[in-house]
Amino acid sequence: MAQRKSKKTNSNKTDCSRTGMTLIDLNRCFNEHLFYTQGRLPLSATLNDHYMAAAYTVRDRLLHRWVCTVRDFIREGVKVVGYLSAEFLLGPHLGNNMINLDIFDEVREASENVGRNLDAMLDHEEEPGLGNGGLGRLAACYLDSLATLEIPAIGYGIRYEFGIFDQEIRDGWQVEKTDKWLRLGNPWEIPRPEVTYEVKFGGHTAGYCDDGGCYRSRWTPDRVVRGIAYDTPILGYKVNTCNMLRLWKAEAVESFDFASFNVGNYYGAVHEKVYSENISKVLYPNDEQIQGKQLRLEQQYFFVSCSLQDMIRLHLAIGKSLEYFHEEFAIQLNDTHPSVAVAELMRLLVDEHHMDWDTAWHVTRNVFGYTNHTLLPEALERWPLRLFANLLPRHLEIIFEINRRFLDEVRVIYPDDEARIARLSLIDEQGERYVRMANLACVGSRAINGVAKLHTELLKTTVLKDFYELWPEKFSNKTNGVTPRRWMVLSNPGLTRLIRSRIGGGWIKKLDRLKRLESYAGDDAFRREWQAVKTGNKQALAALILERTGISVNPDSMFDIQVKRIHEYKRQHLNVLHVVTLYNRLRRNPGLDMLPRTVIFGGKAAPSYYMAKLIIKLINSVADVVNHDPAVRNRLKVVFFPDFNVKSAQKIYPAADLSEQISTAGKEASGTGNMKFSMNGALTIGTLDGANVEIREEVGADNFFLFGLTAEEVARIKSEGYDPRSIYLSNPDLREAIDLIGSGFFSRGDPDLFKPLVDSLLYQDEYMLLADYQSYVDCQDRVSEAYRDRDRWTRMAILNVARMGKFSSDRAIREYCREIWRVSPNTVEMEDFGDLVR
Ligand code: 8GP
Repeated sequence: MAQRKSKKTNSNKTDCSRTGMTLIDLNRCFNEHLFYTQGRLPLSATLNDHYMAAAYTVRDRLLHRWVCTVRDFIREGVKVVGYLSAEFLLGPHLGNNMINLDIFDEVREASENVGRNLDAMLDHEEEPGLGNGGLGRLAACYLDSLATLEIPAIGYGIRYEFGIFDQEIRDGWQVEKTDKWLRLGNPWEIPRPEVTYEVKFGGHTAGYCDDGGCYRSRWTPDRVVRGIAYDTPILGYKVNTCNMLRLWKAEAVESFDFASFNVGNYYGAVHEKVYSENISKVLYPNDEQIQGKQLRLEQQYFFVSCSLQDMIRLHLAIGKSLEYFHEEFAIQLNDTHPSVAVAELMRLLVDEHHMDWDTAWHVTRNVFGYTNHTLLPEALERWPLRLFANLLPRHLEIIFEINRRFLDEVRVIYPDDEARIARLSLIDEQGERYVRMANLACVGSRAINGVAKLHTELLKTTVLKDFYELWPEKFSNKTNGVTPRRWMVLSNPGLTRLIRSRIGGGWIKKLDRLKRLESYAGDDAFRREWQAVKTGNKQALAALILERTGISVNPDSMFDIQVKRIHEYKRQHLNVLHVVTLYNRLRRNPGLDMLPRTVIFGGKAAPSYYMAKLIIKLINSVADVVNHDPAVRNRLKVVFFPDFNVKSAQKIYPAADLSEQISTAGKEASGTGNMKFSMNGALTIGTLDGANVEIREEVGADNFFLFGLTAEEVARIKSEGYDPRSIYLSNPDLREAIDLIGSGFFSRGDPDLFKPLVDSLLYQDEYMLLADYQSYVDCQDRVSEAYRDRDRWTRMAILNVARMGKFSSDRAIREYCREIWRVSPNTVEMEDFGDLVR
């Protein structure tokens, strides 16, 4: 490692020379990779060869920065953030890295020089879909912001061989296809076969006295798996900081095969290998719903153990003692999925590094932070004690010991409050016993946060109430944010160009500067240009919709879009009720002067979530009827966009006029799609839920279409006894819409198909669609009215964008850095290749 700083490249230059390269250099590198890496001559190169050559050319630039960043990790001894997440929903890398390196136009030119269109290459890239939805995508935005803010950080997760399934729609139903994202290779990752750790499972523990007479526990596992590191560079925007995402792949530990092999059990030996590799095989496709499968716990423990062992190795490598581990690392638990880390760090410190319990607990409690992402009771993780004991016997002992000490403390504060003690306990003892992962995360963390103001307040008064009362000082709110690099600059080049033309490009790193756009809201010429950008984006989406679904939509109609996971609490079916209501109006009055709308849905349903899949079928069935009814005359179109993912999201958000954020108040922790829509100039129709509340605060009540019950009202009505049927009976439009669905009108005369959905609305309506129906429809009528005045609408859209500064993930990460992690930026300076390797 070079210990000298020498010639620096200028990190502020915004042209190609920021990379220290001319266009000629880029062309040369591109051709060299085509030749030496892909083994192709330009004439015989395929699209994939060209893509790979472009990716490697860009990656080389990243690696130079990465090497310099790592040099600083070691040399400067800076505090590092370890972001533990079972999901990272990254999206394609090439375009994003080109933006962050600031060489987009140059690579476009270089690729055209070899006769390839850059867009075709960008399109060709298979995205790493290593996440389900909001939580995984947030982790990806946070990695981007950490690097952009020059914070030394490592993301740790699992290198799933198969990410989130690809969704196909057949006969209106969702069909899941395996996501073979690694099929053509992955130019962005660097395997580190020498960075491996062993992870133990099962077996038993036994007590013994160590040399110093201390009682200790020895764990003899019955299975050992090896984790191998695969690193992906994560570059910040126009900085030299290049952090890494380290994902673990599971492999068999060879020595374990020998026993079987020697007695001729070849099959047994190979079985062991297959069994071990299973751990990182596939992402569980459940969003906000636990499945309780042993393999899932194996995945969690596997990546947590590898990651902690890795951080400990890095810490020891710079010559520090483990007593100071929490001063060198801040580890964030992205929901409870990695929360077994609390027990694992204790095990590593006490059992493997022979630290005394109290010191180990001090380190542990000061290193972790825990972010909660959902209030839904079905998403609160707990593991049956028996399963946990079989898989992680030593961890269960440790959890019991943590619990014993913790409850002793609680008893001092709340003597005789047995009910409270039972609620706080790490073990749920009502009926079958469970380990409560949220309680473990709370007890083992220094800081606990929710992801929007309302969500944090609800955490304090509901699911984590007892912990809040015990340790109010641990709680804070960190409203989510999204990265404007991917979600504006990359996704919406037209808007970016327009904004740049008026206020320059400073907003890309300091999103608050978008405020300067406010004064252009009243400028006619600017508004016309704004509308032209939106129309262009809508035309592009219309073309994509035609290609993917065969449905032709009119870019002059209002694009009313709801894209997100399909879940009853997100209420896609409330949106459907509105569509059916509009359709009924047209049927009743064929001459109606109705604002033309294209209602677009997209999102995946968990494969085992029957109601969600039925909602997809309903959307497609309604679409089929409405789109083919000549009486509608193109005033209403319905589209289900298949396989919604990061890549298609980049084309969808910029084309939206209206953003549907219509969850039952109190159910959506934050939402981040709401932010992406608004940043791209869509207006929101939404409830006072999650971050909608803050978006409305920022953009102003006049520029937001609000409807529905508040979280408080929802809770009150529920507690008083909610009767959806009486609403159904008293509202003729609602009744007509529900009856039409129930009659079999949309299901080729089959009244049974949608009966489960209709019945659940009429007899339970857990998410109170019926209670919000009229308010929603009225609000939609106001939306249509507003859209007719295109100038007024555009003014509102401009103000939405201008006031979105708060929702940059840079702001969120700054808050985490200051209030939770206590880390500061480290400016990485470039050193020439020659000096670095000398
Ligand atoms: C989501 C929340 O539903 C969403 O409101 C929030 O914006 C996002 O997290 C980021 O904070 N929660 C999840 O995606 C979630 O709980 N997923 C886990 C089951 C995988």
